[in-house]
Amino acid sequence: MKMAKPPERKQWEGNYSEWFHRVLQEVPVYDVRYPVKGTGIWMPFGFKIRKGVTQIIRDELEKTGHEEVLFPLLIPDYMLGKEGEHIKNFEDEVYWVTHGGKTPLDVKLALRPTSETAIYPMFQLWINAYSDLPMKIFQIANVFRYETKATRPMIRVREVSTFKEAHTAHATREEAEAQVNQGIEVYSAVFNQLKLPYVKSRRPEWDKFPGAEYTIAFDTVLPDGKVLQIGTVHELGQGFAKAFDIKYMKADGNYEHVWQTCYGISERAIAALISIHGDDNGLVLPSVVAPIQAAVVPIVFKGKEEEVTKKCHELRDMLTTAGMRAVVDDRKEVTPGSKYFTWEMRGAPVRIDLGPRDLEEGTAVIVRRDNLEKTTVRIESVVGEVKRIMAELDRNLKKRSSDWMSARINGATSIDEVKSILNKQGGIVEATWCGDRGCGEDLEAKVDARILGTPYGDDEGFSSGSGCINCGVAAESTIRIARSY
Ligand code: 5CA
Ligand code: ZN
Repeated sequence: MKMAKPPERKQWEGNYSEWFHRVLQEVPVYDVRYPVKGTGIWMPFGFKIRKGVTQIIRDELEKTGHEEVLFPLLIPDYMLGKEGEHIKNFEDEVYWVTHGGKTPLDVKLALRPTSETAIYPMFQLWINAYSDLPMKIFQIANVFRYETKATRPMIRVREVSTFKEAHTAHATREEAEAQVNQGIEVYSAVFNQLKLPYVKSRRPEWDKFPGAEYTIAFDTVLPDGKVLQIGTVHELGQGFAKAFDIKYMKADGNYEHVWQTCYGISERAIAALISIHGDDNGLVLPSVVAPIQAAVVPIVFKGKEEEVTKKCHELRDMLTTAGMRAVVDDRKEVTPGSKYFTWEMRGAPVRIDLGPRDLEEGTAVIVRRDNLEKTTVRIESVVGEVKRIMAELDRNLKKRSSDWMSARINGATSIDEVKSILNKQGGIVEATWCGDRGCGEDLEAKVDARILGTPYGDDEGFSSGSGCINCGVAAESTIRIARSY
């Protein structure tokens, strides 16, 4: 027996920001009431989601030969300032430690805004010979940025508490380029597991990471139509290697500076996970990161409580034995209705209801979170059915989110068309552009949006075949334009 009752998804149509705050608070995932702007607290359930996501990131990085390390939080000012472009861009965002107690420090210490300038002086000590290369490390740590744009929980914070940064060094430019592609593959694999849709763009020259040769960014579209950058991969060339004198001896006895890459991802990816899959009943989580995959709810009436509850515990044990994360919600004095509310809010992929009638008939009811479809199954087949239904939910999250985003990537052939699409539904607009910075900045001002860059890799881009959308000169390259966070 199946009954469909799709949940409403009002959050997709204008109330998103409020919805996001409410879900973070009600689950709870993340408490924003800490009295330092741009910080927040990972609450127990949110922490479990975070742990699931960081585990996926760790696994993908370790599978591809990256090793985890942990560097100090403090960076001496003379180290932070070594690479010119880098410091120029970060100096307005750095928090400084200037005193130990009442004593002024001889050397000011920065709270890392990212860790190139902490890690590369150590690369200089560790890398001497060709055999020391490639070096591929990562850390998951907090970084601090005094963001001046409006802060938003998890999306733009001043203490980025879940900053995964990978740093690599290579013997040649070709190897560094290949590493950029591996970084992109790692992130693609992470986002695919989270069922998150994305596009990859090569950022324009003026928007690349400070100190990098070029930047490839992953962007997604949030329910309000605004674009969110959820990860970046940077080709650093030899700029940092020269600033920090990181060299290795080649076969001929000469020294060469290494070629470097770095790539980062943060709790923004978790904000995207929550925002893109969720609905008006709360979180909807892919099974891989759902802290509880199956919640068993006893429907008890006076008289049968004990038998029903016992069967529910048996069900839970069947599921956990099969490797699933399952619980029985046997809270007393709480109605089944509020238990449904709890597990929908927490995004458990399935709920299993069992009452006295089911007990007599040897059945249970499985309720699937994404569409609230109910399926009555024999108790002995619950494990297999839960697995099957979770796999269907995962497939649907992938499809529904990528269909939704695809509908928000559109081509345009005039400035007016760009504006009208962005005003109507946001998302990403693709157009043909000449590549000139002045023209690009003029275009950005006219449409009140940002140029995300050109499609990267196997991403296909729209082409009008008729000159730059802004200045009209003959042009080949496709750009993406969006209003973004
Ligand atoms: N060192 C490089 C690579 S590790 C770096 O710092 N790159 S970054 O500045 O682009 O940051 C990496 C990712 O962190 C960004 O793509 C973005 O998704 C996320 N991020 C950056 N700033 C913040 C912030 N203030 N709050 C939340 N996430 C952020
Ligand atoms: Zn132009």
